[in-house]
Amino acid sequence: MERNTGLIIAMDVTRMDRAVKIASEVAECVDAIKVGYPLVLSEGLSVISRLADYAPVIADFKVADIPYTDELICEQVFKAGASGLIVHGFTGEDSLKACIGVARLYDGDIYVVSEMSHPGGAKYFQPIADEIASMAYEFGATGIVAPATRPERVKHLRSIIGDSLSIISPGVGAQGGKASDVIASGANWIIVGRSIYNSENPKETAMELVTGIGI
Ligand code: O7E
Repeated sequence: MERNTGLIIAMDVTRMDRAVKIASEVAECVDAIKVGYPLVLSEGLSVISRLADYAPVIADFKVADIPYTDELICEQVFKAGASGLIVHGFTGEDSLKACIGVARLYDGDIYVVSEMSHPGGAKYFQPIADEIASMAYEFGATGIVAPATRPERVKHLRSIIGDSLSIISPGVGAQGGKASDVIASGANWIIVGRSIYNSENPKETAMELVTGIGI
């Protein structure tokens, strides 16, 4: 993914027409559109190719299965037009390798969730986050997902993966994180949903966030 603005919008709306309207408004402010279960379950997998007209799409399916099933999922997602896919790492090395293998066939990106941003994410995820981040590095993932709500953790996870992997970071705005803090801690992109799509003027809000990122 090309880093022009440092902003990824989380398009967690449930109607295609609303998603397309917001995407057309914010297209020039974002480097990617993250699409997940809310929109795909509501409108179907075709939302991926539809939104890819505006910006590269990262499919957020937090894939977490046995390697064989992971491969089938990854193939469907990349065939549908996604540029990137978010997967879990706790399923183990073989599952992650399977996802990365399919992504390479499509020249796609794999981002591995290392630690989640919500309060509950600290309990089970944080103790294994370092190992997940190391595994993402070892097997050549594109990057990891790390919490903007805990910039100190982003800094720590950055020290584990070095500079070759990207960090995409959700939790800015509605969850309390601040763009400038998490970028200063080593994130390459922030992922922002509600603060943008629920605002009166999504484009203006996105532009303010981009200014805060300060690329
Ligand atoms: O809080 P918002 O509205 O700005 O949205 C944040 C988005 O990031 C939303 O889609 C949520 O599902 C996702 N997310 C987190 O908020 N925290 C995490 O730890 C992980 C994710 C996520 O998407 O994982 C992959 C990036």
